[in-house]
Amino acid sequence: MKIQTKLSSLGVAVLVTATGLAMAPSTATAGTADLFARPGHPGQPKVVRLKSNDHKVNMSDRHFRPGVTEFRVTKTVHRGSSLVILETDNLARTFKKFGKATSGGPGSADAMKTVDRIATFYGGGAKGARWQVKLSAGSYYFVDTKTNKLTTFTVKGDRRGVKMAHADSEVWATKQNQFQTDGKLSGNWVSFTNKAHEIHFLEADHVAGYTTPKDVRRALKSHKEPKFDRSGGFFFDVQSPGVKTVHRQDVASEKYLLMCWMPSEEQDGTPHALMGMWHLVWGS
Ligand SMILES: [Cu+2]
Repeated sequence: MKIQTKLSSLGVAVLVTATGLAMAPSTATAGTADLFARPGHPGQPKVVRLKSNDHKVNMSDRHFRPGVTEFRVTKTVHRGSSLVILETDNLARTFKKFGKATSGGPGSADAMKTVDRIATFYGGGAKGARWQVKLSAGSYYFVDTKTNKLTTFTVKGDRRGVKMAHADSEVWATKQNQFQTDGKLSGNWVSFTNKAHEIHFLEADHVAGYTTPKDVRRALKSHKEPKFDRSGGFFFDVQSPGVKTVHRQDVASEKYLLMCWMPSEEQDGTPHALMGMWHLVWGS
């Protein structure tokens, strides 16, 4: 089916790409008042701005304190680029295993399990993305998943005592690798929590209001573009088990199909969506 995310077969990891279905970059930042994040203002999260070009990822600050930090992707070199936070002691092995995991061949599920063991992902997003996440002291990477270019950054010092933005609606991945929500999706802030034991991302594709679970099941088995596909949607990139993020995200009064296309750690060559990790939900 057309909505399948192509997890790249590049030798090194293109960690996640968005699908043909919902590539419209998020409109999250349009016209947003800067209420939640004034740099230096007490009680507000530290704000770090990100850009990528063909050679590297640029950050407005590469040394900051632990605690809740807000990341904003202001520019990417390619359409489809997503900038993600990665923590690992072995970058080369992480990329190699991820490449193996996305190849879908024998051993791919075990390779994905290894990625999960040696790497931690703290979310990410395309141009316009804006999210908050709590980071502990340590060394991290920001990776452009389209080019695999990256930069390092360091978190150290006294922990900032600031809270995440209050989420207007919540989405989480359950222990059974399913999506759940606390009702309709609504903005301005949407939280995404990975309560599962595998790495997940959240792709929210806008679909026709009449779309039923049966339509989705049929579409997932087919190779045709589904008729229920509509333009628009949003995308919160990879998060490891236990990681919570909140995203500044406008949500329309439309139906959304939530999906995750990360490779399974249990079945070779099977992305989570094909194991049932999809969920229809209305926005409000
Ligand atoms: Cu998943």
